[in-house]
Amino acid sequence: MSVTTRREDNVGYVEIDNAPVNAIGLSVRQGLLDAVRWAEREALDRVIVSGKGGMFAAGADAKEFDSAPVEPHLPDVLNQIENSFVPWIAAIEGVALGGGAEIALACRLRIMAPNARIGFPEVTLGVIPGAGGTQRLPHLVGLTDALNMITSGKPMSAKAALEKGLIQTIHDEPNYAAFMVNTEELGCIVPTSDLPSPPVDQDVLNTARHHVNAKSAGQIAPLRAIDVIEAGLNLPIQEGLAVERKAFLELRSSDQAKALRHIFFAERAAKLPNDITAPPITLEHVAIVGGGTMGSGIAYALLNAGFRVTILENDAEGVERAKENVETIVSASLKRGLISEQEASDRKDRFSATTDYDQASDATLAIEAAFESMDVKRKIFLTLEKHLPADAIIASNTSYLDINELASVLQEPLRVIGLHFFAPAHIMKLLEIVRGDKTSDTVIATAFALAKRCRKIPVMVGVCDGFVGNRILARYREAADTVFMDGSTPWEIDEAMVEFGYAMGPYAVQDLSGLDIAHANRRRQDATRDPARRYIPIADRMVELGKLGRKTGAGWYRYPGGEGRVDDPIVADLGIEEAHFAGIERVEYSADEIRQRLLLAMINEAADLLHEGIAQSATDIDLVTVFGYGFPRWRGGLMHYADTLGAAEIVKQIQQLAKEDPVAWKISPLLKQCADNGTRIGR
Ligand code: T1G
Repeated sequence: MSVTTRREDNVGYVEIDNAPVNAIGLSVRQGLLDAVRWAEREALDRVIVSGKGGMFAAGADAKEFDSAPVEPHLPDVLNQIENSFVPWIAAIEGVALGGGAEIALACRLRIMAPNARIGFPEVTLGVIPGAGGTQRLPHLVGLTDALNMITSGKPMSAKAALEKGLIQTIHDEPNYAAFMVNTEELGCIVPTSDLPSPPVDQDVLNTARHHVNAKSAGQIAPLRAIDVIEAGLNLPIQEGLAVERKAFLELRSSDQAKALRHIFFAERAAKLPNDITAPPITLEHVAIVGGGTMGSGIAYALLNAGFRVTILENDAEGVERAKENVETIVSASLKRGLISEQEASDRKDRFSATTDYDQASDATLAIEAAFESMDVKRKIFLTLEKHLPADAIIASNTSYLDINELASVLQEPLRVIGLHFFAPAHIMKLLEIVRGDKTSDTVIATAFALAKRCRKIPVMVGVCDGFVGNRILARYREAADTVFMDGSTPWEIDEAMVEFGYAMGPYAVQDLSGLDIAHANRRRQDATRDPARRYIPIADRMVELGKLGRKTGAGWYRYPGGEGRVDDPIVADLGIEEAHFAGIERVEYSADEIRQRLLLAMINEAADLLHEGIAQSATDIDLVTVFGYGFPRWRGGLMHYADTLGAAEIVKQIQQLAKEDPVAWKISPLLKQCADNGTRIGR
């Protein structure tokens, strides 16, 4: 049973019971419809609808969105609830999201527990509320707040919902409060749809459209939601619902909705591989070596997850810097209201920084987050081996370096793993778990358990230069530098990729992290680079000129007064000069040609990563590119996007590019195989 009913005196209790989140699938819709008829047969004076397990309802079952809708459709069920002569009251605990919130809107009254949340996240799945949300919400909260809630997809607290008029009461026990509502008063409450509709206000609508175009550029659902809300303001409810339903069904089958659903479920499927059955070791005290940006960010992520954390540094200055860095993050979280004073103090109590490695003698995990040098890391590993328990896990946060080589310095290499966090480590959700040749299953299981506790998205990757994300990034940047050398400017390239959906292009991003990082990697690779492969020297010239990015006030762009980015003609001239030295006839690339080259370069590199077994699945690559490198979520990740092009088309285009440069455009065997077999790349 997905919906249970019971009566006490003349009150009916309807409970949604569909673990784990009371998603509203067919059986719940049918159960609710049956409950309406039941309540009328019993001539009850009210129905109190709630969700089992402290969760009202997470919304429609998104797993059903890939198949044809099956009756009873949720909007029809909610019409029955709203028009029934037995009034319904929503008693909300946990979350009422999407269709869950729409059930509440169809009720006469809404009562929320203090820590409950209510919202319309449909646009995050590429759709719009499809069961009355766009039509009923404005009647309760007005046009501006309805537009904000639905186009942002952000849920709101019970307190905010009360202030906005979305709910009538906050109570610790919503069911009890619903039971105590005076019957006469309840009988006088007008159904939501019959409340006056807010007037059409073009200024408000235009502001909403402007905001959506700025915040959700490229996404169709938020704009469509505004159109549907506007249409409903002047229509009778049933006609408004028809407009909403039509838009919802169109969006549900759109590429963007499919891409967003793909990421939604991929994120939740990122778990320990089934073939690893070893239990994780218990983690309580974690040591981190290095209290710089990464080390302190990792420390805070672990403090947030409840661990005791000790940062190990080389000297007193390093200890002070580590303490300041962590304190800065704690204060910022406090200031933003992410944690309370008590929680801030609790984190500080569990944190320490020292030069004395013996203070980490009971740590069962150490994460090295020091300078990206194999020598530095080797020494740290040997020191950790001396001071930590023999079965403690020793991890490196290295972004590129060979975990196997690092493991080889220890007596017991099976205890070594890579935990590649992304800056800022306490905010970015991606965690690349780098499996060494000898890493034990217990260590891997522990890494996944750590990721879960830190609410990170774990992706297990193999050992190669840059693992999955940074190897794709290196190819992306190489393709960009080649296009720059051959004809474009960094700002034309960045613009082309922002139009694709990136928040920032590759040059603006590199100015943030600093050009010296990639420069150091190129020097490290000098000895092993393929001499036949084109080498673009512009970025080296930039570093030689001290143009390292924001941190030096100038990189690919200038930052006069530390403010916004300004194109720098000196940089454009560097490209022209280097092309001249190389005897290159520069060309004008269109934005499409720029996007084609950069995206196909990444797709081809990613296909090689799959072919070599460094990446476990195309979906893992989607998670890495979306959650680590800013690939637009509404395109579903790099490989989901590749499948919208199709392997055959990709191979055809790369073959064309290979005529210019057969070395850089060597087609991945996996792409060839998918093209020949007509199969999807994203298995
Ligand atoms: N449909 C199907 N499965 C869902 C689901 C949903 N809406 N929400 C969660 N799950 C699954 C999820 O895949 C995972 O499965 C398990 O539940 C636990 O989820 C008609 C059209 C509710 C805040 O967008 O925000 O309503 O991995 O790990 O961290 O107009 O889930 O265990 O097999 O996220 O406690 C709108 C999406 C739908 C809300 C709970 N609703 N869900 O977070 O658990 S469209 C949403 C969430 C709609 C109407 C429109 C979160 C959560 P598995 P979890 P959590």
